[in-house]
Amino acid sequence: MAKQTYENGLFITFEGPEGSGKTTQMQLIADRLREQEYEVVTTREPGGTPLGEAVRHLLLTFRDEDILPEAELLLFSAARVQHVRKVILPVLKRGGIVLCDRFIDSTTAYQGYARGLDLNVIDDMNAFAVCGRFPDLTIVLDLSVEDGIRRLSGRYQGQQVDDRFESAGHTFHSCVREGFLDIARKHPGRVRVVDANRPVELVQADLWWEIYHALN
Ligand code: T5A
Repeated sequence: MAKQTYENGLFITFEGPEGSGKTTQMQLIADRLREQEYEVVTTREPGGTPLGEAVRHLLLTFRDEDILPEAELLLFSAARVQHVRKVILPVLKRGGIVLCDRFIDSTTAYQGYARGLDLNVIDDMNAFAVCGRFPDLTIVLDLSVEDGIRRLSGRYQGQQVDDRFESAGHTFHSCVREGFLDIARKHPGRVRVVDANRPVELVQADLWWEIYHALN
């Protein structure tokens, strides 16, 4: 059977604080869409290309010196430029669906709201990186900092956390969460907030409702 397609593709991003369940939910949505014969590509940021994955490794683990917030912004943006042009746009152009684990709103929340960089500079950088193709729908999975840490601590089981972002403090992650909620308030047409502090199936039902409406 021919795959279902959209004239300009459909671009959906999954955002939220650490451990909010983005990866889990995105995979469930991808399975469901593929069952309905859609062409679906799942990807992530930072990452999605060989260059992006190398930059990801650097951004998450580099400890030889402090990475300045401005340098951090440029590294995330460099990875995004490669990702958008080489992976995302080609899929959208042929009418496919792209599901992306984190995208521009993570830059705004982490490098803007939490690191304190000028939000106008970040907006300009994001616009340049996405080549005019913003997401059609963004799901923010909202979870308290404490619940996110609790979920991720199961993953590390007492080992030291290497990830530069996951090991940042409570204040940093509170700013990230508030940042995502503020982004949602500013972009009500594109961004939907879903309460992630519930069982996977209930969160999935709300997400599917949002995606069903984006599809129809
Ligand atoms: N970043 C990224 C920036 O600073 N700027 C940027 O521009 C971009 C793009 C990426 C880091 O980079 C930063 C943000 C990040 O810190 P990452 O590893 O991709 O690093 O980090 P996360 O996206 O936060 O990935 P995580 O894997 O940590 O979290 P997820 O994907 O939100 O959560 P998930 O699905 O892996 O689930 C976490 C745990 O919770 C359980 C799962 O089984 C898993 O164990 N879980 C639930 N438990 C109970 N109830 C539920 N409903 C659950 N859903 C999942």
